[in-house]
Amino acid sequence: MKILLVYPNARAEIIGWGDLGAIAEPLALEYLAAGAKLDGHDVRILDLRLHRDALDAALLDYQPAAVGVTGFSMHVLRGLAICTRVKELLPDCITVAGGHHATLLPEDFFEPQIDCVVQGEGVKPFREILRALAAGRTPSGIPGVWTRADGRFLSGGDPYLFDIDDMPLPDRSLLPDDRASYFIDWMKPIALMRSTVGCPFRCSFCSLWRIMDGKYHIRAVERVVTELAAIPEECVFLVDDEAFINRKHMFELAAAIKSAGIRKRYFTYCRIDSLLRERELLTAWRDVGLERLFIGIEAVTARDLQDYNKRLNISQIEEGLTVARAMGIAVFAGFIVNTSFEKRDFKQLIRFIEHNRLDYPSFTILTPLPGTDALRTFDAVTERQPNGRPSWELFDLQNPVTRTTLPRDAFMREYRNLFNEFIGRSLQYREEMLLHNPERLRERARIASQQTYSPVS
Ligand code: B12
Repeated sequence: MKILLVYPNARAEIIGWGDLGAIAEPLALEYLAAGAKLDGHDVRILDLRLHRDALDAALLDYQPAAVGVTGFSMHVLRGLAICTRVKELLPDCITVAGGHHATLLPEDFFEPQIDCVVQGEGVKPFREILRALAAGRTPSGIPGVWTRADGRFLSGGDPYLFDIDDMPLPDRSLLPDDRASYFIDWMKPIALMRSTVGCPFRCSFCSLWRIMDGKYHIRAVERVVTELAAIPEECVFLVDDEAFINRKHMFELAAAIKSAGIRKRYFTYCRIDSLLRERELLTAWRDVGLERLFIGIEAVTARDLQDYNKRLNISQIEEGLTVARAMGIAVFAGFIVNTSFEKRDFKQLIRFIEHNRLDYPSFTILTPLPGTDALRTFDAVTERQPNGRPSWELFDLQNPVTRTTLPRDAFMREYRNLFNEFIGRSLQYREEMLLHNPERLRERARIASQQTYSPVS
């Protein structure tokens, strides 16, 4: 059968890491494609972030029997619109929705233009859906799959247990012309890869630990290295929810990468406490190519850190930032702007960033994401669709979707000002990093090591 997998585009005006700030390879779709190809299906991927107007042509030229759409919460309505268009142009084509949002709130896809909704890991259930379709059966009774029957959606039962080593290697051959366009900041072209999934922490704003039921899954080192060795790009974003949790795995992986002679530039997530605890491990990773860490600092007050259940204090954060700098590892510092922020809170955040001389701060607005306690009910959500469901297109973490203490306009002015405040510095840093000058990073480390820090609060 012919299968088209679609990555939706977002609203154009997102700031931060919107479609303008970063577009990375559609790893989920490459996994699904690899699975479907094992059963002999013909698969194409359409990345609408790069080809915004290409949907109709792709459908009409290729005439797929099934279309799969992925997406985060901000893509829900776009995903539904894509499937409406599929049914308009190809009424017999089967539509399947999956991804983060479908996993946590499948009911948002219980609409007439959708045939199946997949919760959780998608490769196995997607293969089963396709097998059923190829055999002329209705794809019902499949674990993790909701299927429309007589206008109602019926569950096929709980998803399969997640087994990180029971997945095919993602098929990176399907987008030969797009690969050069994938980037995150200066890292271009960039590939995505994972070596672990899950997180042992329980931050209140995050849903990832819930998706994995609180478990931490580790991939076999040989499989990671085999995949890595076949990745053509020099830059690699390890999409692990929190990479440096299992010391043994990460030491072994670094050693295996080294002995395989693989030379890449890595970017990945790291908590401050992992950084402080695992300096030796981080050094080993820096030596095999770790260039940049995404550090979710989130908050600069003890109260917010506690509210978020971050389990860190300000002095640890400041020490961690110093350590990263001294190691010569670039830091993407992520901050959550709480909707309770008043002008003085914005000022305090700016002071913190300046005090710690962060080169590349970035900001998101506290958003009650699906899967978090904050979204158990939709009561707090102020931005709703006419049907009462949240306005998912605003769940890009760049819009307040709950009440703000400041008037909304004033809040947004202050919020945009944060980006403006640091844009010059960030751009200059990006330019420097674009030159990929390790010497310059070492120089920064040398200067940092000569400076003394005193906590800001
Ligand atoms: C890589 C990544 C990015 C990349 C882009 C992703 C890409 N492919 O291009 C970058 C860095 C650009 C990015 C940006 C943003 N991201 Co992001 N990102 C991730 C991250 C770390 C990994 C995603 C990934 O590739 N996972 C690996 C794949 C294999 O897993 P998967 O996507 O879950 O797919 C599996 C299943 O879900 C299922 N499945 C998925 N799709 C489908 C489709 C079908 C048909 C089927 C059957 C099954 C299926 O099967 C797959 C294989 O097992 C996740 C966190 C995480 N650990 O997942 C956040 C995450 C997805 N991002 C998130 C957010 C919010 C954003 C931003 C809005 C943040 C911002 N404003 O700064 C932007 C939006 C940018 C944009 N326009 O898309 C949230 C989404 C939460 C939500 N409910 O919406 C997440 C979950 C992180 C979080 N904070 O909780 N992100």
